[in-house]
Amino acid sequence: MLERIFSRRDEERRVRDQNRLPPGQSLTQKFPVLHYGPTPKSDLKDWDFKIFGLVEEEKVWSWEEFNRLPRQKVTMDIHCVTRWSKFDTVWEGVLLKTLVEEGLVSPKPEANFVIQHCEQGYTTNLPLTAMMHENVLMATHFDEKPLELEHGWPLRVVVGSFPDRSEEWRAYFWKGGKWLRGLEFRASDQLGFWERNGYHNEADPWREQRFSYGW
Ligand SMILES: Nc1nc2c(c(=O)[nH]1)N[C@H]1C(S)=C(S)[C@@H](COP(=O)(O)O)O[C@H]1N2
Ligand SMILES: [Mo]
Repeated sequence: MLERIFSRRDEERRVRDQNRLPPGQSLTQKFPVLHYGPTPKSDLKDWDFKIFGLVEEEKVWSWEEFNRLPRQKVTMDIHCVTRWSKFDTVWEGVLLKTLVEEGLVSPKPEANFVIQHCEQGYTTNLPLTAMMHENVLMATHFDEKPLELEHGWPLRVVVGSFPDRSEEWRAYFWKGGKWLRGLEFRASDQLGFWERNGYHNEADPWREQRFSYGW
């Protein structure tokens, strides 16, 4: 037990020295589960994934089709607004950037925002430019294994920072919707669940954009 506490502190010191620990965060070696409402359990037989709104061609992919899309493995540090950060997490899945580059998704010129639509009506919103970064992954796997149900199985978005801090844009972890079922492309922004409930719309951990005080 004591050994574990010391190693946590050592790890935290190391990432702080490397400028990877955002202000007000502390390192966790666990993987907390956080979401609003019950955990949905999908049936992959009738699971589908929709690309809709301001795109040249709307898409509906089955689970099998989604898994044939080009895939990437990405290592990221993730920062939860509730003040835990987890480092060097390994995810595998699909980047919107790749889908756009390969012509599999073509946002219309007037598309400026992307809404992640999840099971049970949960949504979260990002600018299209942000969603196109390589640290925003639609992940099917964590740590070389399919996601656990409570972490978003079968598909979730993960938003994090790269261990070398080379990302051009970053956000707290809630900008990654669990149990993702579709992406909607829009001209105007639309606040998601936590954003409507007082969380900051931009959510940069290095600027501690945790809450909005506009209400
Ligand atoms: N569908 C859905 N996704 C969600 C949430 C939620 O309530 N519903 N909560 C967000 C929040 S606030 C956080 S911190 C992360 C937590 O992810 P984890 O449970 O895998 O740690 O999921 C995000 N994605
Ligand atoms: Mo959160």
